[in-house]
Amino acid sequence: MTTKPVLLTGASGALGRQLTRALAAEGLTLRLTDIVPFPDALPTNASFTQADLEDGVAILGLAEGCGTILHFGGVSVEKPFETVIGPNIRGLYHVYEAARREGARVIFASSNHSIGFHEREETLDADCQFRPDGFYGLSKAYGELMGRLYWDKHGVENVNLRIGSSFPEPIDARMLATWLSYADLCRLVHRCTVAEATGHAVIWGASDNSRTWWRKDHRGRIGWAPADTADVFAGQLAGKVSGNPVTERYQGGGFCAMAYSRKAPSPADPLAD
Ligand code: 15L
Repeated sequence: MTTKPVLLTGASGALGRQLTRALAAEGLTLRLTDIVPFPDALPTNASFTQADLEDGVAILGLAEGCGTILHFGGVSVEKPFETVIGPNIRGLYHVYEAARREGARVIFASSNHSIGFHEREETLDADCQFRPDGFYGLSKAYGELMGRLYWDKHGVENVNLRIGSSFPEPIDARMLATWLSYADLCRLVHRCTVAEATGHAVIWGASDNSRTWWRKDHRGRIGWAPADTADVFAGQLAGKVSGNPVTERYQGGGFCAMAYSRKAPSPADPLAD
């Protein structure tokens, strides 16, 4: 898989830039793309093409000859339905069609927001029910199901990374459970790229955080274990909470509280779930 070029969508985003640096250093040949220009100096083994995920012809052309597509492009936060649907649904379809044509593996930047309405008291395995916390999370659940479909029907391998919070450092109490260090992210994506076989896999994208809400997944297939932990930030962040009961109740945090209009369910309510 690794001798063929690797296509990275969303290359100009925060995670795309980290991946570009790390994967180029691993010696992979990178084809980078984004709707906005690439802001950094290009590594020698990388090229960049500005393109819109909604342009299917462009995506097919970019994927030609690639063995892996790292799909990190699209809308990455909660937005109105009409804003999300083009990049995250139609664009995703273009990526999967390109992968089918090239026989490439897809590594998909999914998100904890696909399961965000699970309560923080729950510990989830990767085969838990989708409980998206907005249109963005819904598009990520759709993306994971797209992977399910393309594996079952066409044998397109895909790894769905249910990323928690990938930032330089955790910034609040919630991220003591959800943080994924940049270094752990880069090692994870590298392992996904070079692994012998993946099938359709789902992996929690979080560092080794003792406050985690997430348990079993398919990381054994790719041979990855996180090396970092948010625990070292606990002293400064444990009390850093929002004060919003919806935000603090659910795993998706503030995304759950955005435009929330349900009468808050009481835990005693048999239909609360
Ligand atoms: C995500 O999916 C977002 O892309 C990121 O900006 C954070 O909000 C993260 O989830 C999170 O849940 O912390």
